[in-house]
Amino acid sequence: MLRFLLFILALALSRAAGAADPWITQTGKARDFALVSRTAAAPLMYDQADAAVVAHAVRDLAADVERVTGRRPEVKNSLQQAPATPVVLVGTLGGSVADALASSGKIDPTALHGAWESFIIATVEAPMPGVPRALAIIGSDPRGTAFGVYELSQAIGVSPWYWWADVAPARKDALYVAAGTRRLGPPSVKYRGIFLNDEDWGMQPWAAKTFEPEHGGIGPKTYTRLFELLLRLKANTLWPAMHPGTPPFNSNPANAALAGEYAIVMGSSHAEPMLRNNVGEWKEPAAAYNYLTNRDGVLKYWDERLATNGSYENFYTLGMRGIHDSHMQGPKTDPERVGLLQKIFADQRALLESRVNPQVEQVPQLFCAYKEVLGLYRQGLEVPDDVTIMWPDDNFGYVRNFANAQERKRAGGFGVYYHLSYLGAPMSYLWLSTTPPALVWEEMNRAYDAGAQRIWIANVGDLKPAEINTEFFLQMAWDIKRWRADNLPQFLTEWAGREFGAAHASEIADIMAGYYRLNYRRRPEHLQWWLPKEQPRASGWTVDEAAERLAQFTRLRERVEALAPRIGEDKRDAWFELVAYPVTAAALANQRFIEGERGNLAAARAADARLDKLTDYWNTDLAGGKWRHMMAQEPADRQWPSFRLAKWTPPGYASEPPAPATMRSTVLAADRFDARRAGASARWQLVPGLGHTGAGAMTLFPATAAPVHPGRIALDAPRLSYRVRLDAGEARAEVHLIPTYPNAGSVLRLAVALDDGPVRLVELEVKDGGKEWAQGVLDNVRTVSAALGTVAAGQHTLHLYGVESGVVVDKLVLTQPLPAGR
Ligand code: REL
Repeated sequence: MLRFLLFILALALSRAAGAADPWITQTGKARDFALVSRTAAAPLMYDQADAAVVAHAVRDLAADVERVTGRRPEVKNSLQQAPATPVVLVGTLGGSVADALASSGKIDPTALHGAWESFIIATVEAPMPGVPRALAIIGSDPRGTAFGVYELSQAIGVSPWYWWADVAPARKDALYVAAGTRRLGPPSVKYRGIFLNDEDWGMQPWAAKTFEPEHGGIGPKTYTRLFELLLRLKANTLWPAMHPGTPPFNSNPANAALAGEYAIVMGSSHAEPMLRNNVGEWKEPAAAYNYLTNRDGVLKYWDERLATNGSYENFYTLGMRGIHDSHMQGPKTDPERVGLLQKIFADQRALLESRVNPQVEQVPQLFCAYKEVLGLYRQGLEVPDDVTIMWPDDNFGYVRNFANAQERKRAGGFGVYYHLSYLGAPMSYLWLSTTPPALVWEEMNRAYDAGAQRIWIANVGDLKPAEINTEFFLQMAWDIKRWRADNLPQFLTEWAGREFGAAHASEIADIMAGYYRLNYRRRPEHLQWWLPKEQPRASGWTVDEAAERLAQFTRLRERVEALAPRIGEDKRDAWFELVAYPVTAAALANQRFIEGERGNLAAARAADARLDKLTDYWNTDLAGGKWRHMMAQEPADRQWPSFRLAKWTPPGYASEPPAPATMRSTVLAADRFDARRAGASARWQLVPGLGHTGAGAMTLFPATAAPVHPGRIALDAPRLSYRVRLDAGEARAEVHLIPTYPNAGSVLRLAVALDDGPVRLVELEVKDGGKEWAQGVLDNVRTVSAALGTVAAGQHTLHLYGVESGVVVDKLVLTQPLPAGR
C-alpha cells in the first residue's frame, strides 16, 4: 500500500513538474543554455558533410529564432569555426559533430545506435576546447537530426504551420534551454505522411495562379514548403498530387531532387504503382494501360521511372489498377485479376531488384487494398511476405480491415490509407475538414493495435483547411501513446494554446469540439438528406431538431465573433484560416439549408451571400493575397452536378406538421450508464468527443480483444447497465452504433438483456458499398435493434454487453408502442 501511495505521489510530482517546468524559458537558471540571451544568439553549427536535410533544418532554425526574438543566429557549417561562446551543435550519428561529443564522453549516444529517426537534445558543458557550453542536437539518422532541430523550433514557439497557416509566433526577448537531456523517438509508425489529392479546387489553382505560376502549378516551390512542413510535423512520406491538370511530380526533376534533399520518402497513390502519376504521364491511349495486352509497354513505363528515381528513398506502391482511381483493365473475372496481380508483383519486384536493390525484400514496398482491391485480397491474393499491406478506410474515416493473428506474422507488416477528405460516391467532402479527431483516434488506435505500424498515409485533400486533422493524425503516428482516451480532449486545447496563446485556448478548443460534433451529424458538404440519384425528400430532422441545430451553429458562430476582437493582430490570418472560416462557413451552410428547407428562401439566400463573401475574402485579401485561388466553396459539387446540388433551396418540407407519434422512445446516451462491469478480457470505455449524444461514445478496450464466446456473454462480456422506466407492454432496444467495421468478418456483435432476462445477441451485417453503408457514413450512425419481450410497468435495468471490440455505441433507444389515442 505504501509503495502504491509513493508511486501515486511520484506520479503527481512528475506531472506537476512537467507542467511547471517548460524546457524553454525566457530567464534561465545557472546551467541552462542561452540560445538567445539579452545580448546575443548562440551560433548554430553543423558539418557540411552531414546530409542536406540537416543544413535545411539548421537554416530554418536560424530563421525561427529570428522570428521569435528578432535576433538571427550565425550559421556555421564546420566545427573548425567554433567560437569561444556557447554554441548549438547539430549532427547525425557517425558524423564529425556526434563523434567529437561521443568520443570525449560529452554525450551518451548508446540509445541512438541503430534507432530509426530518434534524437537527443542535450546541454553539454565544455564540449570542446575553448567552447564553454553547447546545446547538442544529435540524431540517429539525418531525419532524426532534422526532427530534433524542428523539435527545438516548436519548443521556442514556432508552429509547424507558421507558413501554411500564417501562425505568427509570440515574441520573446530571450530563450534558455533547461539543462539536461531530452530523448525522443523512435516513432510508433515507421513511415508517416500525407497524400495531396483532389487539388483541382485549391492547391493547384493557387500554385498555378498565385504561388508558382512559373511552373504552371504545384512544383518545386510548393513542394519545398510541403517538405519543410512534413519535417516540422515529424512526418517522412509524401504521395504527390496527381490529378489531371496538375504537373506530375516527376515532370520536373527538381521535385524529386528536393525530396532527396529534405529526406522525404516519395511514393505514389494506391492506384499508381511504381512512382508513376498516370493521368499526366501515360502518353499512350488509355486502353493500352493493360497488362494483358501491353505488358512490355507497361513494364517499360515503370522501368523508366526506376532508372531516373531508383536512387532516391522511395516507398514503392505495387500492383495495378486503372489509369486513375478505377478497376484494372484486362482480366474479366476476379480469379483472373488475382492471378494477374500476382504476376505483376513478381515483375515489379524483378524491376526493383535490377534497378534499386538486388535484395528486393529490403526495398520498402506496399500493396494498398483500396476499393475493389480489398475484395481481391480476400479472395486469396498472395502478397509477397516483405511487402507491406495497406488497409484502406471506406473513404469516410472507417478502416475496412484489420489484420488477424496469422497475418500479423508477415515481415512486411501493415499500414493504413485514411481519408480526411474525399472525392467520390456517394458524396464528396472536399471543402471543410470535419472528421472528428476522436474518430481518427478510435480508428487509427485500433488499426495500430492490430499491427498497422509500418506506414500511415492520410489523404488531406489540398491540405487547407485540414491542418488540425493532418497534425493530429501525424502526432498519433509519431507517438501512439501521446493521445489516449483519458487525455484526448486535451489535444484541441494544446493545439489552440500553441496557435493562439493560452488565454483563449479552452474557449477555442470548446468551439472546435462543438464544430466537430455538429458536423459529424452531417458534414456541410452533405447537407441534403437523400442519396444521389434519389428523389429529393425531407431532411428527416423534425422542425424542433432543425431549429436546435441552427441555434447551436449560430451560438458557435457568435462565440467566434465574440472572440475575434481579442485575437492579436498578428494572429488574425491564422484565426481566419483555422477557426473563423471553418466554423462560420459550416454555420452559414447549415443556415442556408435549414432555412431553405423551412421554405424561408430569403434567409437562405442571405446566408448564401454571406458565405460567398467570406470565401471571397480568403481568395482575395487574406494574408495580403497569399492565398488567392486556394479556397473553393463546396468544391466538387459546383462542377460535378451528379454528386449533388450546391445551392439547393427546397420548398418547405420541414414545415409540414409532423405525423402523430405512435411510439414512446426513451433515449439513453451510451456514456450515461448507471453501472459498469469489466469483462474477462475487455472493458467498456468512453471515447470522448465521438458520437452524437452524450459526451462521447462507448467502445471496448483493448481494441483487439478476442470476441466473447456466445455461450459466455452473461459471465465474461463487459457490461454497461442503465436504469430506465418502462410502461407495461412490448419493448424494443435500438442500439445506435458508429458505423465502424468489425475486427474480423463482416458482422458487428453485441448483446442486450433486460433485468435478469435472457441475453439477446444483436448483430449488424456490415457490407461495404450499397445504400445502407452510404446512408450510414453520411449520418455516421447505424442502427440495430432487439425485441425485449413484454415488460411490466416500472423501473428496469437494461444491460449492454460488449461481445467484441470494434463496436462503438452512441446511444440506446428503448421504444414501446403508444396506446392508441395517446
Ligand atoms: O480518394 C482516393 O483515394 C481516390 O479517390 C483518388 O485516388 C482519386 O484521385 C479521386 O480523388 C478521384 O479522382
